[in-house]
Amino acid sequence: MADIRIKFCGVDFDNPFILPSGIITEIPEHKRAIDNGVGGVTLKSLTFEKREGNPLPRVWKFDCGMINSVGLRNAGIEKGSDEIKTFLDENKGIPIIVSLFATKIKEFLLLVEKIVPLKPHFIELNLSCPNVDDEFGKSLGMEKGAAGEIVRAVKKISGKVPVLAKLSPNVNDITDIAKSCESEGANGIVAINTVGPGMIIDLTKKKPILGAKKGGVSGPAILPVAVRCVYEIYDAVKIPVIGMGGVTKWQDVVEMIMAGATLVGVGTATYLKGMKIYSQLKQELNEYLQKENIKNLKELVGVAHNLS
Ligand code: RRO
Repeated sequence: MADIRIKFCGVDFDNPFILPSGIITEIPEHKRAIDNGVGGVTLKSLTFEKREGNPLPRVWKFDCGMINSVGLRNAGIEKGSDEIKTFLDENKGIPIIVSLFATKIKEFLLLVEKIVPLKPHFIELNLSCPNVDDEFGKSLGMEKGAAGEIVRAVKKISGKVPVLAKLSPNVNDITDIAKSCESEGANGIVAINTVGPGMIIDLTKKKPILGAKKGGVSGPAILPVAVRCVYEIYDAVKIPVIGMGGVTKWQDVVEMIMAGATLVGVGTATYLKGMKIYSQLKQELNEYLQKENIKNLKELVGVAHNLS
């Protein structure tokens, strides 16, 4: 057997597979991924106020993936932080990433203040939700100055909890934003959020299918965009990267790790193949490593850069 355990920002993961934020919305429900052998779990992004989310339908499958405009449906910080506390208490063996979203730095700080005492393994700053532009304008972190400012402010109060910045591919240069986050103290980068926004038209109803009309695109269609982003970020920064976006098969996992991801998010694929995908990918990754005579997964991280 090869060793697929891996360290990320000093935290031990049993395997490199992560449930990305937003695949499951209710906090207790995230346990389903743990029961199926995932290496770590990111909770649905939390906002200060409770949000009901966008009009239905919020999620739609298409031939090459999915489109969503969930609109940050979550319980808000008061109830959400209680639920997170319970979830952390009940799932001590597994790294948990608490994801936060805000439209102002001040609001990010209020969220971080409330979450840090709960001692999650990581805080993820969602700097990249594509689905609330009409309400709030572009996410704060779509621009390098603002992304860096948020990280700087958060790092002042985050204590020992490592801070990850989740970035959008829908920008001119994702490496500029990654570098700015790194220079302000981010401990890791999560790439990528969904692509787009996109739109699907319902031919029968003759109108956009999603309640919010447009939404973020995920699934196999976006894998090459995600791999390119991870590759460029790996070259641009020294902090580690969680790569995600369209990973469905073991070959995609290997590609993502070769591009530079230390951990790999598998999200939309759980809709397409069920939660059992984590145990399947673990086994297939192991078989690949054995076949290639790679004893330890970390030897594979970033190898696609060696010959270039
Ligand atoms: O809730 C959403 O609509 C959503 C979020 Br916060 C995000 O970060 N990415 C996405 O595709 N959808």
